[in-house]
Amino acid sequence: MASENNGSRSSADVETPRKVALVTGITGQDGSYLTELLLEKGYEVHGLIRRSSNFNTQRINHIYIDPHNSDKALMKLHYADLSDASSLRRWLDVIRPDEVYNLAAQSHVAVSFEIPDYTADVVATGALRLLEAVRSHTVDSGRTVKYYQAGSSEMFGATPPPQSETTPFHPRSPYAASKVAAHWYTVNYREAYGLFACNGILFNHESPRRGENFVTRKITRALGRIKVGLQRKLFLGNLQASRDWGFAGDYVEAMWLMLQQEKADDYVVATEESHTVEEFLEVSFGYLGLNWKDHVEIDQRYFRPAEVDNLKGDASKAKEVLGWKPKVGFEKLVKMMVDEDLEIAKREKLLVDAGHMDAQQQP
Ligand code: NDP
Ligand code: GDR
Repeated sequence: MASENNGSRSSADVETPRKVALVTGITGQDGSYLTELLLEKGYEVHGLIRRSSNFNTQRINHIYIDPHNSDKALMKLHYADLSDASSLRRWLDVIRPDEVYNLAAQSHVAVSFEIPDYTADVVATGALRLLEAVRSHTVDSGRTVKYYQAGSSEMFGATPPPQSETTPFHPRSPYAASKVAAHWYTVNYREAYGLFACNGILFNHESPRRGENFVTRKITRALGRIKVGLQRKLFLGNLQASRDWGFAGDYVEAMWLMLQQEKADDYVVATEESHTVEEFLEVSFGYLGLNWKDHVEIDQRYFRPAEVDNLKGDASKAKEVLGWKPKVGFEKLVKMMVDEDLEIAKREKLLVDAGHMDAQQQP
């Protein structure tokens, strides 16, 4: 990889050397959108993926070019894990990135109550391992590397809205507490070592690529299947929780903008509008001419030991300093997700009718 990387800075590119980015969590929702953005901007993108017994690259397959078949492959994948410090340092030395985006996480809040140690190890200590790898790499190489930390509105937890960069944190889950630790590790590396390290404090952002066990996608996947007759019921937990939901494609642009500033800083990224889960149901089911009350049942298993009731961001700083603003609003986001999942459900229905697939349970 090192030699391929050096090759991308050949004499033809001397005047405008290609920037190199390292992305952890590249196989996740945000990793896929960020990689598309960086490739569009002419970056070479290196993604760290973890070993899985199943392929976990579905979200980036459409932009993958096999390095054996083409010298145009500008996205490269390497095995590593946020729980393995040696792999992080090794890939930094080999790839020599200009920018590091730390998006990897056990990112499901409810699951973090089930696997708290693992969540803390990956989300909190994983960020520390990566920061330390970046720091020691910059000391040994004399290079400058910019670092982005994927912070979360979950860190505000019980503190009432609107939430901005100056709002106190009150985390309500092992996931959120781990993100608070990662936030402060990032601030500390900036203050102690002068590292160019930014925290993006991103409110919920969704897309047709959202994991199927987060509430928005769980709803739109089920809705598509209900519409084509593959499913009748949808089991959910707390419908009164309110979230500031934006579009992931807009939010990765804010991540990139943070690393293009003169000075490293922390930014809230949000739409500044909040809607309950029930409102999401109203808009999505209404869009397909259905009444959610005919299909949704409450199941206690989806309630959390501690809930975050109301998140609504104040993104004034990102607007002023980064010149960022969201392009996709709530209704457009809901419709985008419903449209996409209705198409998936129609394809599933064809397979079920032809006997090639069982009608599966909801995720
Ligand atoms: P996803 O859950 O879709 O993706 C998480 C990524 O992290 C996946 O690529 C996953 O790999 C990878 N990963 C998990 N564990 C490890 C590990 N031990 N070592 C290396 N990689 C690992 O999350 P999103 O894309 O939605 O979110 C990106 C980041 O932003 C996360 O840190 C999340 O906590 C944070 N965030 C997300 C928000 C949102 O609304 N989406 C809001 C605020 C913050 P695999 O594919 O193999 O599972
Ligand atoms: P969240 O997202 O916890 O905000 O974390 P999620 O979609 O899981 O929950 C949002 C709200 O919906 C309620 N809810 C349900 N949630 C799920 N997953 N499944 C259900 O059946 C269900 N029923 C009701 C939840 O109680 C909650 O109030 C997301 C993740 O992407 C984090 O990584 C990120 O940091 C935050 O957003 C910002």
